Amino acid sequence: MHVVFLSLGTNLGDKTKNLNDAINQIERRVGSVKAKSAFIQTEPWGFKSENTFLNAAIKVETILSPIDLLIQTQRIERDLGRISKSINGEYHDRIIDIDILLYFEDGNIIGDGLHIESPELTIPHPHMNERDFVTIPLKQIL
Ligand code: PH2
Ligand code: MG
Ligand code: MG
Repeated sequence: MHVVFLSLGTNLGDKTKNLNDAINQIERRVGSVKAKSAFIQTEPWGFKSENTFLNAAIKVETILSPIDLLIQTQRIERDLGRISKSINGEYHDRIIDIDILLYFEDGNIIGDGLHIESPELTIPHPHMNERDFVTIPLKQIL
């Protein structure tokens, strides 16, 4: 079993429901959710919006490879109604965003885990340590 840490964020609609729906889908399509942070309200970071965020982090056990994990989390985003992705690093309001933060192979939780740099996927998440909306929930479950 691999162990992954995911960041969840939403700033549209029923935000608590959006996070809970995402966690339920992750449980079904990714693997067993082992830990869940509090849901924290945060201000939009890196773009202007009137809509505040609800953010969370979760720890999941999965057999999926990093790329299959990405495919499944993107499917869940689409199924929950996400329309636009960030284009050229410009952010938009969203129903749900699921980001892969850390990936530990075979349950070996040492250091910051697997390093991947490909056009589709970078792990660890490149900006995670600059963002309180990521680090505060993550610290609750590490
Ligand atoms: N996600 C972003 C950009 N800015 N700001 C907050 N507060 N929460 C987020 O989840 C978030 C953000 C890119 O995905
Ligand atoms: Mg994101
Ligand atoms: Mg994302």
